[in-house]
Amino acid sequence: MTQQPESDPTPRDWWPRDWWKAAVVYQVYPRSFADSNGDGIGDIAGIRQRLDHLERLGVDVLWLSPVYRSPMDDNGYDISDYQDVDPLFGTLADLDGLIADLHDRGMKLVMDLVVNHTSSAHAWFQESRSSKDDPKRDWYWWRPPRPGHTGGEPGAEPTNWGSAFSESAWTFDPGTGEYYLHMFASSQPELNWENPEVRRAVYAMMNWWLDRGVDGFRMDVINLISKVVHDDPPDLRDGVKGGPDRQAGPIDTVRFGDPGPYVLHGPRVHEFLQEMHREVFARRPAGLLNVGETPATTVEQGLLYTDPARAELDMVFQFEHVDLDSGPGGKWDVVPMTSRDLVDSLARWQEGMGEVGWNSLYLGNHDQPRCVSRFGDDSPEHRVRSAKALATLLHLHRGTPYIYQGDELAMANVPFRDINDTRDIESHNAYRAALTRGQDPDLAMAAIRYKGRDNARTPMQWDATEHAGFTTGSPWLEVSPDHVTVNAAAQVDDPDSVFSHHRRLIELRHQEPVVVHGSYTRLLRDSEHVHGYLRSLDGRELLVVVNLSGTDGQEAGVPDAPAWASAELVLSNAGEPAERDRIVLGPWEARVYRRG
Ligand code: TEU
Ligand code: CA
Repeated sequence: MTQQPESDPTPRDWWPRDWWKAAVVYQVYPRSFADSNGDGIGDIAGIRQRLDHLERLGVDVLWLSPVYRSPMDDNGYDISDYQDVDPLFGTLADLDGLIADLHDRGMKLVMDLVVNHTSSAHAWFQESRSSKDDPKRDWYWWRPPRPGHTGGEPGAEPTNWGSAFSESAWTFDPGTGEYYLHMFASSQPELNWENPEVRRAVYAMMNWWLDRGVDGFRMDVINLISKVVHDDPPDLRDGVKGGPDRQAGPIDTVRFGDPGPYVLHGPRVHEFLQEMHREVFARRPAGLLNVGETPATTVEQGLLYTDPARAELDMVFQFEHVDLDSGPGGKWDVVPMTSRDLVDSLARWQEGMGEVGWNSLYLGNHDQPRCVSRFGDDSPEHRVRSAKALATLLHLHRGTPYIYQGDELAMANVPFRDINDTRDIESHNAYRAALTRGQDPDLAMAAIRYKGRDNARTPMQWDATEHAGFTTGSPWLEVSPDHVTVNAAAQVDDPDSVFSHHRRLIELRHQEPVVVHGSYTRLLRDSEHVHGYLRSLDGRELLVVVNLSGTDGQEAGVPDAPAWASAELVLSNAGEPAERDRIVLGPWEARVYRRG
């Protein structure tokens, strides 16, 4: 990020405690970003070699998905040692080097904090499963088989809960004759946050990383840490199967009970987050960022988590807009959604958070399919314009934007031929479960092609060479065939590229306080394809209008349109408009006007 002249305030100059309101975050999925040693797997040295890309883009923060020691069952979201780097990704010294490189460039590093669960290979769990009397037994959720059932037998699970990875949420441990709980893979046992020793160990580990120079955390499924434990009768209860009022999200409630009411937003979640804030963040100077990943969260709950007066989280990743195409059968029950559904959801959170809470703004990450394919149009005709239209819509909302690696290049979903082309445990479990249910393999594969997480995990496309410049070896996951045209080398010097459009959006946030602190007013609420909103601050106004369809001649009938049509056009993805007395948008066209 080039040093701005003194006269032009940059975020760093006025980074109060809520500096992150003016920042843009770039997410790196280390396995797929850049490989420095030819083993086909991305690593920290590779990231350090590619920091110019982030600096040219203009982002302020790098969110690094997990690089800790891990058996990699869930690509690092299964941690066996929180205070060491997995040799696959490098060493602690490499990470120190990355922290120093970023700080030298005026950027920050946010680490992924995965403390709802550990890996079953973690020493804590090894001790806990060693015997019922082990001092760490209560660091996890152990329960005897369901009364009247033999451990290990179908139906003997303590409750009928399903996991997010299409299996029972319980695994039997013959060694101690009991079951342990896991909301994800069986190699990701849930930590028992009811136990103060567990919480102390987590806070000590967080402080260790912050003392090392890390600038904050993205907290994995942090709204799952408090479970509902009933007193009378004691223990955990079965979940509801099927039915309309199931909680949204990945759980297949056709086969399993819905654990949502018992594991999401539990009775002590806010107490734990406030304690964490006191023990870790409150004692430190401004300049840190903590964002919580909170599936199945309502606006009301989002306010509780992000209201600064409550000292819990700076912002959350809520899932409402990334669950719009999930039907009653869960994530893999793909249902159609419209651009109106998307904009309605974004508007609900803008209006819901108001001036109190704060939104994270994202359309993609390592768990979601590519946003240009899902919300835009990745056909050759519309890919570039729709990617720019989506970025314009997202970045100028009130909140902190997140760019997932490759979305700044409009990387798209991948035409996986069959399940063997994929690597993700979630997809593999879902595919197996679908076939067990007798589903047509082609249909199951179609859902994975549309929603599978590997769409976001194919190697970063740096150039048009064989493996897109990602590795000199053979990549752990095939590079997408479209890398010959869609790659960074083709875009970073092209003023009309999707990359350059993102750079201008980030510049606008850095230079326009109205983008950071301005109020939000929804416009065109009843329009099907054309969407718009106003940002205003101290008489300064920005009008954002986008046509999220391939249909031409879409008029944006905003109030005062003739005046706006002749106002200053600060950004467009379709060049100078012909008309200056009304706003008529072409396919996937986006415009940003400014006045005041
Ligand atoms: O994701 C949690 C989560 O909600 C996802 O599992 C999501 O529901 C699903 O993938 C959407 O399809 C976090 C991490 O981001 C994810 O990568 C991990 O697999 C998961 O937690 C377990 O750590
Ligand atoms: Ca490597």
